[in-house]
Amino acid sequence: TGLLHAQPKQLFKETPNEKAKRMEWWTDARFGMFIHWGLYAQAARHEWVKQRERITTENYQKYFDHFNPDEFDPKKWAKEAKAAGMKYAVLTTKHHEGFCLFDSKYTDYKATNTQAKRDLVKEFVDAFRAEGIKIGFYYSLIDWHHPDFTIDRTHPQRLGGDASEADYAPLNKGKDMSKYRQYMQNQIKELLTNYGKIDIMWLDFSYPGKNGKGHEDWGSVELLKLIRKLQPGIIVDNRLDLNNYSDGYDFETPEQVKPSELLKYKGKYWETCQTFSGSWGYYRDENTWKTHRQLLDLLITSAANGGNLILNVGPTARGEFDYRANNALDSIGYWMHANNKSIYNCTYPPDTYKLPEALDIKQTYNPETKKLYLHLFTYPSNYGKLVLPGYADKISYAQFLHDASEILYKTENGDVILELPKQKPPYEIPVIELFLK
Ligand code: FHN
Repeated sequence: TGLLHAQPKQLFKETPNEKAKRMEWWTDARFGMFIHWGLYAQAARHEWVKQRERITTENYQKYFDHFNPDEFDPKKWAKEAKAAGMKYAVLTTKHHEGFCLFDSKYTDYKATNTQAKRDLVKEFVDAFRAEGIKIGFYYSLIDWHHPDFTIDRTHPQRLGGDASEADYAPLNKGKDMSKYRQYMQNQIKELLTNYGKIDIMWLDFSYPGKNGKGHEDWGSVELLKLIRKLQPGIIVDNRLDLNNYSDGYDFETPEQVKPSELLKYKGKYWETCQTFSGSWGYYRDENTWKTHRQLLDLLITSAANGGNLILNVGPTARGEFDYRANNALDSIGYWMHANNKSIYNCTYPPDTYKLPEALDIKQTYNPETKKLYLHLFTYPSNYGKLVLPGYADKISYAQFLHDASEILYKTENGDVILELPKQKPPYEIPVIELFLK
């Protein structure tokens, strides 16, 4: 039909350079912690348990009544995140179940009214800030508990949830969605006023309403203006229905994608959000966990394509990271302690440094220090010789990153031939640091 695509409008006056400056700490950080915690941890079988099992709000009340995070120690969480090399952390202040981890004056469905009797968000903020970790809040636009949330297509009492007509029928008959919009604005105001400087707002998730007017259903423009007014430097994700505005969000959020799918985000602002397992919330009986190598691959491939990885932990109902999460974090921390220079402040290198795929090397590059990092996903088997075609005039020195031990090399016909030890260094993915000319 040749319809002209409406030119995206702009909400805020910000130049690309100003945005780059505002986001610089985030793009340098490359690695964050996601924390999904709520009443669903009590059920311990996925954060969507209410919807998946069609649990009514009345039957879900038992999780509120029994919620007692007696082992909750956010200082411990913060130390774990720091040791793993995570530079920012995003906590669910409210997930789809509607339960608030913060002491909101707009609802009784909150942690301070459970046996916890604590503002869990405040303690999270204080503990992570004390470790120098930047603070992010996740806030669910969807709310299976609020009586005025009438546009929900995912409500536990709905069957399916596909975009059939029935799914648009008002859920809470006769209720008024504008009251829920006001509720969201009131709570966002509490979150961005009562806890000091907040660095990231992670809203989740919206779906276009009828006739593409979704952003009116959610009050998206008002919400985003409020967010930026209260916290001018804040960084906002792309899940509030504002795609018809060129500046409606700051970064894209490819979720649970394979490393190979990250290439297409090169050149944009983006963060891939990933779980250790399939569930974001604590899932006791789930046993499909990503391996250490798979997690490193996500981290390295993210930096190698100019993006971030936010890796999720789902604490137990007692408030602890379970042994599987702790083991995974410890292994990442061991690797990051020795190799984080190839992640922080790094991005993809100029094309001139491209290497043959067959070498199975992923490269990151620090434009400030002019260092190139080679992540050896396959360690050379031919007596440790690694040929870098056409590199003879590109480098002045080579070493392993983990111990700064020199790697001797020869140049031949314009190539560099690195002499690696036959014994692979004690890291799942060893890293070579090249000093560029
Ligand atoms: O439905 C949520 C899900 O529970 C989780 O919070 C993820 C995290 O990115 N976001 C939604 C699914 O895309």
